[in-house]
Amino acid sequence: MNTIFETIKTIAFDIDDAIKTADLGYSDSENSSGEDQLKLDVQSDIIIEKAFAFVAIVKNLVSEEKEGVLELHETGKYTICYDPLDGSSLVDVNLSVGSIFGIYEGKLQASNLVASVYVVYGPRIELVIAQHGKKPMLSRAFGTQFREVGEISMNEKGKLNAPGGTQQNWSSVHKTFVDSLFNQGYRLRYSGGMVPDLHQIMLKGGGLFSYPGTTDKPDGKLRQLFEVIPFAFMYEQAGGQAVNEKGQRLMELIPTHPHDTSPCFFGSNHEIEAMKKAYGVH
Ligand code: FDP
Repeated sequence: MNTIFETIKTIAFDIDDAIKTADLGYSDSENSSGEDQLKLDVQSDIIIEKAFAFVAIVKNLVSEEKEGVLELHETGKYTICYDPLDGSSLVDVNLSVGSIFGIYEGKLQASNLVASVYVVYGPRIELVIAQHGKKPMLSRAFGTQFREVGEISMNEKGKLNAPGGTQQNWSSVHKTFVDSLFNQGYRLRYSGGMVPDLHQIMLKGGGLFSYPGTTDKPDGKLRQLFEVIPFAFMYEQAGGQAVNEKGQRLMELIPTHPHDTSPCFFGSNHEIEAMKKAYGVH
């Protein structure tokens, strides 16, 4: 597993370099979810594929930017599902973006996730690794090396609220719930980049990030294998919770297709319990 973590650290520096120097225009293609791909999305995907081509324990790669599964090493043990550059549409306005990696052993379902890693490309490069039985570990880039900064542990209750999706397409239950948080003094923190938004809530102690099912996207927008499950694991390891609109743990998801999405709520315990109550799924 350490080889995989070390490879992701190298990838992080290469993608950061691409973000700082590459062409920001669109490629000629769309990804599997029908979204236009930026040249930077494609370039980041290639960086990752090339890096794992030398890591024999990696059996398969599943990328947000590709259809299907890419077999790398027949005798490998792990499948890495990744979003090479999440929130890439924010690069042209110079906001933070990220990469997310879910490392699975066996069938691609949440219960088989063995570790997750994300990288934040912001004013600094930061990387967080979550493994079973440990709090997520935050590392920061100093020169060409990552140094561990400390474990991430969430408080029981936070102050931040990051509500995703278009408000006019929210259900009335969701709107009432989000309004109730603001009426209690929660502060809005939503950049439109899942990685920095979830990172901020974890590091500032807690709060809520939600991307519900909406009238235009009944199953939400965020992808289970590359985004939802890796972050659900992070939040649970940090002492928080991650559930869907039925109040079920996202760590019980079993995707039927690599690009399946799910409504999702990530937060500290207080906010998730409040959400379950508001949705009547307590
Ligand atoms: P993006 O489309 O820019 O890649 O992964 C999807 C994502 O960004 C997340 O990073 C982000 O949280 C979400 O979409 C934002 O969606 P909305 O603009 O619909 O809130």
